[in-house]
Amino acid sequence: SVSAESMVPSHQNYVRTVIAKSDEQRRRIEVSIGNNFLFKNLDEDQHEDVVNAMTEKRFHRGDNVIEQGAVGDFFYVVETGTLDVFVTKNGNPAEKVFEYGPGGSFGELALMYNGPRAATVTATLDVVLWALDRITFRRILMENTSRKRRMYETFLETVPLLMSLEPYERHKIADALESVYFEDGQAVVKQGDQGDNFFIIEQGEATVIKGDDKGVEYPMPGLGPGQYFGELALLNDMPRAATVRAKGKLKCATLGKRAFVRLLGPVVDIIKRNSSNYQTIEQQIQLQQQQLQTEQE
Ligand code: 1OR
Repeated sequence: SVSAESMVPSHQNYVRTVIAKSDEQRRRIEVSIGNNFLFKNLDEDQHEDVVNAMTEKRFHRGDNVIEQGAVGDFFYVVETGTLDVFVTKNGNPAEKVFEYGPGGSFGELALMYNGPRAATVTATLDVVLWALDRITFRRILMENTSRKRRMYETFLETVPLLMSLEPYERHKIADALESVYFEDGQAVVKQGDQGDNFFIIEQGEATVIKGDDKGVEYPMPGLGPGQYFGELALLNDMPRAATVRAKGKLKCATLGKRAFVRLLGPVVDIIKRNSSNYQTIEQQIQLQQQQLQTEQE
């Protein structure tokens, strides 16, 4: 499609890129960026500027959207289709390192750091993408993105679960994280509730209590900074298996279910292995309590 492009002067000292588009296209943009965290904290003007500046790009299966080493021009958000990411190092054959589907975004690195494209991104199906020009990306999205990546970088490096990940994988997790705060005694998750979020403790401590079917409550080992919870309900599509409460002030970084599945894929085996310990711990605690009770009787 041919799109009319214009540069509209604004009251600030920049020009806005406005690419003419239909209402239907605008709706598709809203859906695509609605699934992407980088667009979450924009104010109304910024949101409007981004939607105005975006341009629709279609590629066929097998096309390279980005080539490693090229100059960076656009940042892309995926509306439909899938893409693979390949990196070659020191003249070695290209290796697949990542993949994207609807709501995913890529091409930010070259724009953020003014460097060459760090990877090749190839469509593995026909794709519809929304492309944002470098100037608008830098003006509106870059600050947020790099602040968030910086903010969580040091913390995420210390989380045992995430240590085996590539730095770039931790960056993608940082993009998706949000910090949430709880007061002393406040429940973060309640046993029996439906689960939508995964939590990593940033600061403070939490208590874990599990009730059995007779209503007897068993305290489980507490949690501290760098430890996580809330994964079971997401992994198994089951109600929350325990209640977790703030012990003093608590700050957690949280991921929604979709992001959990998409970004923690590489460590799901570790999470599953760790969670198989729960049963052993639970059995030990129940045994100890039963012994205590028979001693008292
Ligand atoms: P770009 O502007 O450099 C290529 O253009 C894009 O591929 C890049 O921005 C990222 O958005 C995306 N390393 C570098 N770029 C990656 C990677 C990656 N994965 C996706 N992109 N990885 C490290 C490989 C050693 C993959 C980590 C899992």
